[in-house]
Amino acid sequence: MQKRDLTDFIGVEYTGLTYDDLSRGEVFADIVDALHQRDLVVLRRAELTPQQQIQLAQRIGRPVPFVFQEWRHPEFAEILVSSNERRNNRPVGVPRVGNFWHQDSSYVAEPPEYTMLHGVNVPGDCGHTLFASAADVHDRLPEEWKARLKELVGRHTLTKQQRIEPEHVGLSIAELRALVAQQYPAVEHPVIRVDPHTGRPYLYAAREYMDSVVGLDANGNQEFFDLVDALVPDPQRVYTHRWTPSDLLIWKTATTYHKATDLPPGTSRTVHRVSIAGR
Ligand SMILES: O=C(O)CCC(=O)C(=O)O
Ligand SMILES: [Fe+2]
Repeated sequence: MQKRDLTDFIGVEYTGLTYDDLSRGEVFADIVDALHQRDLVVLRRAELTPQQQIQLAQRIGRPVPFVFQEWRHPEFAEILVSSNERRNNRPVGVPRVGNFWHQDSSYVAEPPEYTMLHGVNVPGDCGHTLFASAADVHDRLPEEWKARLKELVGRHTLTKQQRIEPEHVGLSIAELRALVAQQYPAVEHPVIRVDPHTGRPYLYAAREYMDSVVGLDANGNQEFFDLVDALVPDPQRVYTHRWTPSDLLIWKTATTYHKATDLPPGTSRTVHRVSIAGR
């Protein structure tokens, strides 16, 4: 087994672990500790059945079926199939999950603490996943912004992500917005929070999952989101995960910004995703 830091800012990679190795308590404890300290762990080429993926998730916390029922795996409710593939002329999963910088499920009051993604069918030269540390983003905020944001909360919503689905036909945009707002009402979270595992402050804010920071005016909000969008994707600090078959990734949802990159037309990609609530 080999273990190495992926960047100075985020991520630990393990290579050469089998499912049997993972059943050893001390190996698994080392992985969970790396996850807590370094926000992201990558297990290269971890061949797992869906059941084994769920079992691993159960050793970290409590797997929670995804908020959208229609996105769940038909046999394993804990698994969300994120895929652009079709079988028997039907989509096998949800295409285009997370193709913008975000912190997972920040639009719910208590987001599951971890996300686990298994590469089922992954292209080698595209369809990468980018990661950045939210603590590092916080540390790079100008001091005046740190002071300004100190006591403020952000309003997180899904309204920017809503898509028109068949059952929405006949609704006006205003009605559609009202429907999403009713199903997923906006929630508030402090903009700066402290990671209980590391004691480090981190930024909890992403443009695509937020209406605004409460207490900043429209210009202030614009400036703030522009700043976040400039800080997060810094190529010196981002880890780009280039998938190899069967990779297993686990990250802390709050302290990890991430984004799926675009796929060229005709490229298929399927990953199995499990959300895990902490103990
Ligand atoms: O498929 C990916 O590369 C990541 C998508 C994502 O944001 C997620 O699963 O939370
Ligand atoms: Fe995500």
